[in-house]
Amino acid sequence: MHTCQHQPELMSILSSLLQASKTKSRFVVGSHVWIEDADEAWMDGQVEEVNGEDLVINCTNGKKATVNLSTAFPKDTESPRGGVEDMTRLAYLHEPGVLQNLKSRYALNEIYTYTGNILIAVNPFQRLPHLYNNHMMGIYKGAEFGELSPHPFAITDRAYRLMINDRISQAILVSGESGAGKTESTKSLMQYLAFMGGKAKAEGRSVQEQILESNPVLEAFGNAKTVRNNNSSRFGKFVEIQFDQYGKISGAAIRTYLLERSRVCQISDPERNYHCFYMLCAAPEERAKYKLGEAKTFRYLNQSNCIELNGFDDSKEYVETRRAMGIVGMSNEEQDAIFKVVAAILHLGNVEFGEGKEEDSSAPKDEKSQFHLKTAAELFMCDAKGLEESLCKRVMATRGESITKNLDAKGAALSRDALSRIVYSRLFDWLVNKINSSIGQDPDSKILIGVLDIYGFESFKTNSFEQFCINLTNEKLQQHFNQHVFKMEQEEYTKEEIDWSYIQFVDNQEILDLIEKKPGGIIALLDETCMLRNSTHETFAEKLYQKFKDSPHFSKPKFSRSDFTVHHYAGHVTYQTDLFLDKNIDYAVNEHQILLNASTCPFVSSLFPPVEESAKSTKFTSIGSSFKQQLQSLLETLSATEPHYIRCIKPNNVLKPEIFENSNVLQQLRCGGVLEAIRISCLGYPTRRTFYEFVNRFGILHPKALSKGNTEITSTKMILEKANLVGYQIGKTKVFLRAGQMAELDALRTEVLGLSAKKLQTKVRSFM
Ligand code: AOV
Ligand code: MG
Repeated sequence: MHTCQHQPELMSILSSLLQASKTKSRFVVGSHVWIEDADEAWMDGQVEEVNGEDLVINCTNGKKATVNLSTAFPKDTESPRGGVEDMTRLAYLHEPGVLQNLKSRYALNEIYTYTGNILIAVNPFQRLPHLYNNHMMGIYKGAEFGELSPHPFAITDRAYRLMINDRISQAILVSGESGAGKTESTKSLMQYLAFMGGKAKAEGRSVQEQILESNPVLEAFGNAKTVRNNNSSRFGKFVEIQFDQYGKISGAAIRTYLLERSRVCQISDPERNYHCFYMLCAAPEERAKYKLGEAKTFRYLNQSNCIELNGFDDSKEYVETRRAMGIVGMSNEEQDAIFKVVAAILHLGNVEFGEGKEEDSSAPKDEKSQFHLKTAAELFMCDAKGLEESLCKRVMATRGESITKNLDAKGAALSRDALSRIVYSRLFDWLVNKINSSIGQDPDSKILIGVLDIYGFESFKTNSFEQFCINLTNEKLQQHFNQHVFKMEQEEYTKEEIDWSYIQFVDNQEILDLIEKKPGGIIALLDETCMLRNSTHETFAEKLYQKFKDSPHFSKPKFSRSDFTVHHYAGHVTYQTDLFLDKNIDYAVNEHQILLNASTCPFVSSLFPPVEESAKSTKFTSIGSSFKQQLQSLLETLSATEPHYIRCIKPNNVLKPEIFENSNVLQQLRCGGVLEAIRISCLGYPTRRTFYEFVNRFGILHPKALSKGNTEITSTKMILEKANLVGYQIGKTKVFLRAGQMAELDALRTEVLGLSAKKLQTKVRSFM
């Protein structure tokens, strides 16, 4: 089997090589290396000179650079041109290697790559329909994981089979920054699950069809164009798909997280409001029915110049949305009621206020405003005078007495926007509940697959309460991810009975404590501040500075009096506290509540059910705290499942195909924990090979080890000893190598092969 005809020559070559490798530095003149670069993140080149600790590098892009030895990384010149399908097969598992691999694959439209069990998906920004059709689903069905090209179908297929075989619930967690492709990936996962677990159609709509059609409905009401993504989901989503004992889909539940409410009333150029508003304005019949004008005539939409969206036909989408709403069980009457409310919000937004008759009071500014107010009331099916009063007056209850106070024009406008926001957010929740009740839950289901499509880590120029909540989510998911990666590593080591005790677990618990500890965490302090009268964002910030002045994960920016910085696992983010208090408080203004509860439209009235007396006494509901609880319960669900990860990467910020920006991608690999996963795996034994594979590949380094009587494990040990490696471990079926050891062995092998080929040539020549 492992024979070698030129043993004596090889032996001498080998010993001289081994001798040399002990005395030489990692790099010699001619070595191929990666070095850091300000523009390109990493650039490659060849060592031209070695001066002590310094290397002079001739870069491929023409630059010349002198760098310290310790900052250069070896470049693999032998990796296939098109890259490798699994990063763990890279000879050198380091940042530039990972980046180069993704880049060369992307250039060939190979947008998916594994890192062990994690799927990395780089957004192609162009339709690649051949990747997702029925034929493809058929190919992936039941195929061994890793046998076919990396694909979300493969991840889903593995999850499905694990669920069926082990009877354990599974979760597929999709993450990445805005526009990275999470929602698109999620849709293809769900499509595959429907393919695998769909039941033959009984009467009415099948469950899988309803699950798939919930996507366009939620997108119409919860997605909008932002600068980062033309179809950005402004909410987080966890879809739990339930299966019966035969592996068929038997029910589903959708949970949504933190819809961005502020967008309803406020958008900035060149973004858009939620798609449904534009769809409605583009539907001719509805326009007449609801006295609507063109989208650009509404203040909630025309604050931005962007009204139309390239490649998006609003009137067609309207028809499409109504069709999908029908499939998920919304009757025609319900659909009408929903859009009536959407129209009412648009009209409400056009009501402007001026000075009223009394001092410091307000009233609709002009006839136009009167008209919109009246129309809004008609559509809400509530009293027009009552609507006006609920906006222009506020009832203050103090010591048992209630006093009605006038609001000035500014106050009335704020009240109007608060009403629009709360109506919209209740409408959205209604949609989600309706979808859930018509798909139905299967109480007997014991196994499920959860799919999480949630906002990735965000760090902008200005970061507010939303970013704070989003980053808390990511901090928690990161902890879950780290724990899982560690667990997987350790399980593998335990299975092979090798020692892993020295691997340190890096945890972000301290950052989580800083944010969510009760009492004393940032959220708890925010709630405290919100409950105190006369407190401002400045008093809130002051509290934080006091409390966390010694925390290693918190800092106060130098020139600011109310900002604070959290040192997240993915980087430092500075938050502006200005709107933290307002945004944390969730309540329907009592006047709004009473007014809409009394609506003669049953749908509107159901959005504002009577408030229980007990709930009235608690001053407010904290959005931060309830979000924290939602996250807690999400993580509890997740921890009962076997997780699978898809990390989406946005290759550029111009949303165009074929552009791959190195630094941008690296940043995302860092934030998404991909590099962290690699780091964890490098701490241990990133390279594993079965004894057979190992001997087959490296037998040439020590031909004697291959003599007949030796078992593969003995041969492996002998080869490793001969190669002078230390620190590796021998498991039961595999050898575990430390980071870089595979590369060392490969280098030896290449040289031996090269030299022996040369010798052979000379020998052959001398015979001729
Ligand atoms: P996101 O969900 O991660 O962002 P999307 O899934 O909406 O991002 O993707 C953004 C856009 O990229 C889509 O509208 C498509 O045009 C394109 N795209 C993404 N994945 C693919 C794919 N596999 N094939 C073709 N085009 C794709 V956000 O919800 O904003 O965080 O909030
Ligand atoms: Mg999305």
